[in-house]
Amino acid sequence: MIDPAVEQMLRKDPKSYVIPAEVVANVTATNTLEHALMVLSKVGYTRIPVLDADDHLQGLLPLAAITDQLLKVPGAAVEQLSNYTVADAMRPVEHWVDDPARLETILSYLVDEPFIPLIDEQQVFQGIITRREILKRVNYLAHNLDENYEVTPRVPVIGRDIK
Ligand code: 4BW
Repeated sequence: MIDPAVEQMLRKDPKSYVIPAEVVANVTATNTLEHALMVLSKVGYTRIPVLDADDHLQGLLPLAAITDQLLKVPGAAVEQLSNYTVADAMRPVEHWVDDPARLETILSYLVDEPFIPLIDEQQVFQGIITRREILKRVNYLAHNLDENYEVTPRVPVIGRDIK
């Protein structure tokens, strides 16, 4: 369980650490892999969400999944990626949240993943919560904890490591 004082500071206005769907680069499962490679190269991100025509989250497309697909065909050139679609390479969404205030869950997922998708009850994609946005909060917490709380060690022995 996250310490309530820490949680209160990290979780202030949870919507503000969500990158809204409108500004998240994405592809659809029916796009060709050649198109997807162009999108990933243009935006500079290494992994983006796959959405359907109604904005439901269908999967994730990492750049590595496209190169894997390319390497399956001996001697394949980039143009041959137009013979495959995003559906051939996308990966399932293993972790997501339906509430940006679920901080404990979000923190544990972000240890292993660069972003967590946010969806609503109908599984419509709402945006992403990235490591960067959460680290900005952690940075704020690290610099401002003593403005909100008085922190004293339980065992005030200088030089002893805190467990
Ligand atoms: O093009 C970029 N612009 C900016 N401002 N930062 C970038 C860019 N490309 C990479 N970065 C930085 C960010 O700090 O490198 C980190 C790792 O990128 P990634 O994972 O491996 O492509 C970025 O960290 P982050 O902001 O915490 O983002 C974590 C992941 O979230 C990214 C990417 O998979 C996804 N992402 C972030 N913003 C996105 C996005 N995907 C689509 N559209 C966006 N707007």
